[in-house]
Amino acid sequence: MDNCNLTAETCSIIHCDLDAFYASVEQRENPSLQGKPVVVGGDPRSRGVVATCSYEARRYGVKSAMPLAQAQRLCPHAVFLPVARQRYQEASRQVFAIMADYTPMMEILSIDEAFLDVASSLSLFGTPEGIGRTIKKRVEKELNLKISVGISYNKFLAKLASQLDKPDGFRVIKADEALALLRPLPVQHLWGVGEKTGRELDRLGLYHIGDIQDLPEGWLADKIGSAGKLFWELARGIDPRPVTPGRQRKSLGREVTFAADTADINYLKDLLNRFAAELCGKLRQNGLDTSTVTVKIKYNNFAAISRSRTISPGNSDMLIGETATDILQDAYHGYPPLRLIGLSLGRLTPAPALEQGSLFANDSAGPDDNEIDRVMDGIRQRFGSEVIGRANTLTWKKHRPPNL
Ligand code: DCP
Ligand code: MG
Repeated sequence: MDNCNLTAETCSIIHCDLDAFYASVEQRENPSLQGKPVVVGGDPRSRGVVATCSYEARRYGVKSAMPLAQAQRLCPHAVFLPVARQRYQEASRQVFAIMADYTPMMEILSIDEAFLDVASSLSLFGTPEGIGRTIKKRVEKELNLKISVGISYNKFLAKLASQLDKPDGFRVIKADEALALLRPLPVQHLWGVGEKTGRELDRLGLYHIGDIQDLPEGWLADKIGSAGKLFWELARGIDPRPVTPGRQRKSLGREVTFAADTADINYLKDLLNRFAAELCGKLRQNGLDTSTVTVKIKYNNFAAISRSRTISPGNSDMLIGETATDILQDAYHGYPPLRLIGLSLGRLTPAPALEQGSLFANDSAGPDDNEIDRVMDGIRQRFGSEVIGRANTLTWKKHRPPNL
């Protein structure tokens, strides 16, 4: 192997992450947008947030999760586009299909990101670096999208490698260079260190990964608990987590920021029912049940609460919709008005196999909820998601927020 030092471990983990994914798909669909600042998220007069933006827009300071209005102030000449989820899902499926040509050991992390472990593919396809380059070239040539590729001997370093070299990146971190490369990086580069933990580490005088490398084993765990052990290991380039193919998502969610604050409880319930139908459709597609339903609301003063309820595992639109609207009823009494509502389904587990049913089963008890859901899924798959819905999701269309 050409560029992995084998004195330690083999560099067989590849991390791939598309560049400015949603925005790149939009630029591909409409070539007049190429080279221009493109912001995906919706109308800048709405109160939604940026999903992502092209690198041309990032130069002006625009970034994911920023309010669209702020993005427009920073980059007034940017082109603002709505989120076209189906288009991105299709592109994502095509990218993962290319990766799957090189190994079954693929762990999908999000819509545009996956780990591959190619250790068992080398006799067929050559070196990890060769495989990484081929994937990158194929994604560019066949799908006209740019992808950053990082390669190393564990997941943490492979992901770091792809991030450090973005956009259009390709980087290998060899075992014998990992420690020196990590040393000057801010602690925020460690997996699991967000803003809050970053501040906690800073308070301990730990600003760079090197500061953690120099600590005696156990010191950080004593200070901040079990995460301290993990950070100390990562800082030393240690990450034993294997690539786990087909790993199931842990949760599924949907939320919306309203164009105008609302306290209309019937409308909010309709929205939750609609979210329930959409998310349960995904659960059923993937053969999953949920047993935790969480409703999140944000008031017009930006304070937010979330309330969860545990249910017996299921994926029926009706059951989840009723649970969600019950939670809302308990948690919200119509004041102050809301700027956001969201529904998420957690603790996802494989659903037991169901028998095929018919909406109009010849049965005096009538069709059950699961049968209705399945028949509606079939109709939606053939004719589109909007053609059929339960009556309890119908009024949301009257007030349809711009980003739905
Ligand atoms: N996304 C989103 N909301 C966020 C973050 C991301 O809707 N707060 C969506 C849009 C992104 C996609 O997920 O295109 C992938 O997320 P990434 O973090 O990989 O961001 P990008 O691919 O856009 O940019 P890059 O990976 O080049 O930094
Ligand atoms: Mg990406």
